[in-house]
Amino acid sequence: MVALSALTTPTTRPKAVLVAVHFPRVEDAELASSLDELGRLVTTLGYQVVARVVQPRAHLEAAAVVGEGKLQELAELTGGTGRLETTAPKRRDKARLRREAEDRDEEDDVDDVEDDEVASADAKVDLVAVDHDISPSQARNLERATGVRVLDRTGVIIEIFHRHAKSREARLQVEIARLTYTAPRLRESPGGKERQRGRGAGEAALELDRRKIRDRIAELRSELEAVQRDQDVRRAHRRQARRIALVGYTNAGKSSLMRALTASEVYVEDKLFATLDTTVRALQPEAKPRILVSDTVGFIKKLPHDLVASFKSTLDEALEASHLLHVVDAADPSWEAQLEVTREVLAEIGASEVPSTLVMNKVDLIDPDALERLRRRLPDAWFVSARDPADVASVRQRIITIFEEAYEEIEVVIPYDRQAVLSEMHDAGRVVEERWEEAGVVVRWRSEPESIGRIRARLRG
Ligand SMILES: Nc1nc2c(ncn2[C@@H]2O[C@H](COP(=O)(O)OP(=O)(O)OP(=O)(O)O)[C@@H](O)[C@H]2O)c(=O)[nH]1
Ligand SMILES: [Mg+2]
Repeated sequence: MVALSALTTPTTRPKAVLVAVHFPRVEDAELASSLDELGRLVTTLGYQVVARVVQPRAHLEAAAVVGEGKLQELAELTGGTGRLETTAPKRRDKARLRREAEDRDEEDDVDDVEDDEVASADAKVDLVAVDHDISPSQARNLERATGVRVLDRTGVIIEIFHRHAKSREARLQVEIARLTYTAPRLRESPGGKERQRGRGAGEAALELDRRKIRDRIAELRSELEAVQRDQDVRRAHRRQARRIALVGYTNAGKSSLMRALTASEVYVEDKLFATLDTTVRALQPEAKPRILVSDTVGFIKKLPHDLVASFKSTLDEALEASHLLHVVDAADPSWEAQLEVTREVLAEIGASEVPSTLVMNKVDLIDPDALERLRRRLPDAWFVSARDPADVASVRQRIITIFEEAYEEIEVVIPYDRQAVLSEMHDAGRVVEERWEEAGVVVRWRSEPESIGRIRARLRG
């Protein structure tokens, strides 16, 4: 496993250890890229990744994901006891724990990866992030053994969404996903000890907490519906406009393209899930007629199902687009897997029907030969760098062309007392030619069939 560069930079950020089980049929590269991504997720949460602990196994250990020996190794990193029992020793005697671990039967560790890199036994770790979905009891056991907070992939993703969501709608959606995730894990809450005094009383208290959570979720859902009704009204106003949505895997460069295409200041960062809300801006310099571009939340593999469902409405905006630009980080070695994940999620939320174009971004980072091979493989894709103004200008032109292909051309006479219609035509299509004649202005005009129908009706009325 590759050493992480974070190891060398002194920083006050809290530290995290990544944990994964290497299943027999998973390629080394696949495991490494999954851990890299988990590392980036954890970094997005503000942690510094100091070590990875990987154990080859056929399945997740039912008790605590990894076997006893590995658990001990992990506990040494975190300063925990390495034990699953609740009663922790009064003082942590690391040396004693280490001796015990050595004596223990380490059978399940025989083919351990030799080079799990370990920062330093003294690095105080604050978080254990597991690259698999784990059960509440596995999380609880891991927390007991390590003495620190444990999050699985879903937990990490929900936490990021929770911190970054800005609009009311996104916040409500994340809160629902978070409570749904938390409810079955309630036992581990700090109040747990009191509850254990009397089993009956404890169960009842837990049930009460769960009921409160269910009620809260119901409340949030109805609030969300109200917000969405509001949004629908606003969307209906925009529906006339031509719409492009930028979709794709997180970090592909959607927001960068959005900024460049709309001369706006949307948030761009080299973090996963930099964008959690859909933003809509007009193409700049403005196209005639106006074209709107929406930037959307990025996808990620193993996106928790709850979040797919709850973010569907954040993406609804995009789904109403007439065309999707599917942005891919062409310089990422796992771009194909990322492309596949995005396609799957799009299918899941019902967007497969929307016409789409593949935009292979970040070509500035690819060597010319590899780029040439990619171009041959994907003859219909657009190859661009969001950092190159000439590429951005050509994307803008191609977007306009997408819409213009559906346009028809008409020639109409606008009487001089109907000039309002003429200004509407300037907004809703492209005026190719205007001639001032006796009966009025003769206009050659290109627009969509519906707009043409609407203008004709206005002129008759
Ligand atoms: N070299 C290079 N870097 C790029 C290019 N496009 C984007 N980036 C960088 O890639 C990182 C991610 O860009 P964003 O635009 O935030 O990506 P995003 O798809 O909006 O990501 P999420 O909002 O997390 O889904 C940033 O550091 C950008 O500066 C490009 O064409 N070339
Ligand atoms: Mg973004």
